[in-house]
Amino acid sequence: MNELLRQLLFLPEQRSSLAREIDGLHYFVISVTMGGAALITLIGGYFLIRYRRRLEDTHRPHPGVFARPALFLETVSLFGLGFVFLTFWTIGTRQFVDLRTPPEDALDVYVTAKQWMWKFAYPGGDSEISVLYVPARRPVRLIMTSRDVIHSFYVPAFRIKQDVLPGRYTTVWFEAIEPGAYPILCTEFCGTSHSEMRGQVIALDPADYERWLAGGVASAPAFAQEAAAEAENELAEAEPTMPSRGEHAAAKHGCLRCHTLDGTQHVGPTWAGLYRSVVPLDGGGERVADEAYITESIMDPLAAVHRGFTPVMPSFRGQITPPDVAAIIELMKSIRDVPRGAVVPWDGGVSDTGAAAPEGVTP
Ligand code: HEC
Ligand SMILES: [Cu+2]
Repeated sequence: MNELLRQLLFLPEQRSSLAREIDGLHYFVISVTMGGAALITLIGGYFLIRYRRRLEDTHRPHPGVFARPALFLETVSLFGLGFVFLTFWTIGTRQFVDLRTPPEDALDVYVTAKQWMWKFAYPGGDSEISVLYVPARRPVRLIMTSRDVIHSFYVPAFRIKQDVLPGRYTTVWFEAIEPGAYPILCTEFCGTSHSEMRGQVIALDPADYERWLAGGVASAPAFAQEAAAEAENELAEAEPTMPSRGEHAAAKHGCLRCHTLDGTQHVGPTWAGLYRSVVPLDGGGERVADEAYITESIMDPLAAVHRGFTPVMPSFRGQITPPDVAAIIELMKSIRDVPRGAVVPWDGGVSDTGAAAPEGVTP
């Protein structure tokens, strides 16, 4: 019966200790409401025919006897409905409490959501992106938070779904009843790659889990390695390319208020054609704009000043992360063939691109 209804409703397999019960309530609610709807349709149809307007009705008064059974029917339906809803509510509340209360011996895993990936950190110190390894037949409690916007952690096979909020922790627990790989989805629209924000829960036999703990992915069973590889691919799809991440980072740090990507010179030198070009320096000499020069310019802008520009760039030392610097360099590489305009010292007013002077900059 369970199997029939599950397939009829296109539900995924039930792989957590609570999934069957939750589906039970689902089936019950659906059957009762479908049954109710069918009953009403039938009764309505019967009344339609039984009490249809006949020619002689126009001459006869309405039969008064009809009033009493109607009252009876109404009372019965009212109490019936009340009873049905109370039953739903009682079962539902019990399930809700079970779902909210993790068993004492649950294994804790910390989950950080961000656009667009899930990161899992284990108390032992290991962490994984996109793949959550858990021992089967043991309760696991997830302690979750978000680094940016609201996400929602959803594992259909476990019938769990919980919002993940920035600046706040939420928890959810489950117990996988069988080893296997179960997809994780984000069910709160969280930006461009929301639909790619996926992952896998890989439930391992306790012995396999120990082996994984000791030896990593390579010592996990084949199905787990396959699922992990798939999660890896999905992650690559969700992550924007390095240059686009660089543009994101540059915008976030305000670099684009002074630098352009299209070749026009602004407060600072354009980034178009910058990578590996020869930069003439203030006070003589020149440098090749390689990774070392670019990084130095970001951390210590006064160390070497591009001739013709007023040295107004603040240092970003300690404010920008190495991955952001790397992404910005990739962005510069991606536009190294874009032609650049001549250096016209910025006069502190509106530049020829029409861009206004950036806020807070007095050259
Ligand atoms: C307030 C304006 C301003 C901001 C904001 C700014 N820069 Fe600059 N930047 C300049 C100016 C002016 C120069 C040229 C003078 C110099 O070399 O210090 C420059 C030079 C550079 C250079 C060397 C380029 C060359 O041709 O010599 C790099 C690389 C650079 N900036 C990267 C960045 C990055 C990355 C950010 C953001 C994290 C940033 N800048 C933010 C104004 C700015
Ligand atoms: Cu999300």
